[in-house]
Amino acid sequence: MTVYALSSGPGISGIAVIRVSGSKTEEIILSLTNGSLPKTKEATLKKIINPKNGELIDEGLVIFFKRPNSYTGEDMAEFHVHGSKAVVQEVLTVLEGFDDCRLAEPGEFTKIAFQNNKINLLKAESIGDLIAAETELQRKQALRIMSGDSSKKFNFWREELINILADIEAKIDFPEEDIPENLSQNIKSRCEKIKNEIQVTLDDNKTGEIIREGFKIAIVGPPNVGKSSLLNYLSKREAAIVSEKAGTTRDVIECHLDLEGIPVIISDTAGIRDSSDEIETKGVNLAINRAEEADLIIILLDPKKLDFKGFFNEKLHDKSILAINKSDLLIESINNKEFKIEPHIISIKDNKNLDKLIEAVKLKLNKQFLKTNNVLITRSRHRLHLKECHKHLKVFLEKKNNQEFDLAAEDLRLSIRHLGTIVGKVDVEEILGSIFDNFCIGK
Ligand SMILES: Nc1nc2c(ncn2[C@@H]2O[C@H](COP(=O)(O)OP(=O)(O)OP(=O)(O)O)[C@@H](O)[C@H]2O)c(=O)[nH]1
Ligand SMILES: [Mg+2]
Repeated sequence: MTVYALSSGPGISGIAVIRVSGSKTEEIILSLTNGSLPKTKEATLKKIINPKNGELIDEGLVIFFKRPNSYTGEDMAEFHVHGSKAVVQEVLTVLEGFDDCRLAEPGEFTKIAFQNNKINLLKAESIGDLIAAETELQRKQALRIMSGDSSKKFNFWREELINILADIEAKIDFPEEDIPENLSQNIKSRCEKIKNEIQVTLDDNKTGEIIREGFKIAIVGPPNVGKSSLLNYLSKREAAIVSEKAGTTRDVIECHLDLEGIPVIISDTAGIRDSSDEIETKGVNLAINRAEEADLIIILLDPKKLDFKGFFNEKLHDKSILAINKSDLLIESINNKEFKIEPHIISIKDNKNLDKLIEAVKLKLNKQFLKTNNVLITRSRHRLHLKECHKHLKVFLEKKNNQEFDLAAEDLRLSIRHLGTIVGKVDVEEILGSIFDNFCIGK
């Protein structure tokens, strides 16, 4: 099968790149250029014609990549044509006319590259992340994973565990011989070391996942304290309706921001209060859920209603910032009050202390992202398998010596399997879909 797709972005552009990969590539180049094959990897100016009627479609660069030295590992071609809808559509229609040739699915070029061992699964995922990167930190993280930092580590652990398994299996094959004490000690200490390294990797505050998905900030508080006003201020637009009527916001309103290269998703929520209104109660539940899932909560209060208990009191912890808005109205009540954490006294109306509030948010962000260089996990898929690997290693290490060696070997096999799944060495088919489906067509 040969696949093709527009690899550059949709819409009008100076140049559009159409990619082709598969066994028909040479035939396609020859038919469309009515001539000889260009030298591999050399951009060559060609007249591009419709082979059915000989009509000129456009003039553009053609690049041929001979397998295996291509992105996918198959024969590939790139047609750089003028980026108008009409030109692109005509080239795609012509390509559709070839036998065994079809439009590529999202991420299919990268999937083929993976299947041809050009890249491992972590690299494939990070290519997707690089394409989706919106901030500096996301771009850097994707590049670091692409360059193989985490695959090297996962592969190193996996190979070491395979060596250990080989030692154990050799013993299982000769059960009459007792396993020397020093051998089993040696096996255990090697496993223990890997288990500890995995534990350190897991204790990363989920930084890699947060960089990829965005740092979640929830603004919560009672009704009418200025939550929507704060969201609008931070996002520099009228994202949410502001009104003096309490209970205005019902749904969660999300805005994506780039704070110093860090992707942030900030949510405005319904004011939390007991209500007999069914819709408002639903909004309040959504607000509570957002607060539970958030990486940082901004609890916003109003100087008139400082006595808060229950939910807000519970949420006053190290993942929270407390702010009291409308300081232009009333300040005395704040001065006489003690708080579990130091509040920021702000006025959105008078633009007072909002810079300090933003600084406090940045401080929390920087704390979270202080160590981004050693992060190996960027998706919950990695975390899940690494946790499983760790669990089986733990069970393995708890097994009594000698007698249980064959059972222990099974634990070790399972932990190796989970590490292999991360880099894509086993059980790959079922996870492929979920990864490549999120790519755009043409990659
Ligand atoms: N005096 C004063 N009024 C403010 C300030 N910030 C917001 N307001 C006003 O307070 C009212 C409520 O603001 P919102 O931003 O809608 O409050 P909210 O917390 O989102 O309210 P709900 O969505 O109903 O929970 C509006 O009339 C705002 O103009 C402030 O710093 N000082
Ligand atoms: Mg609101």
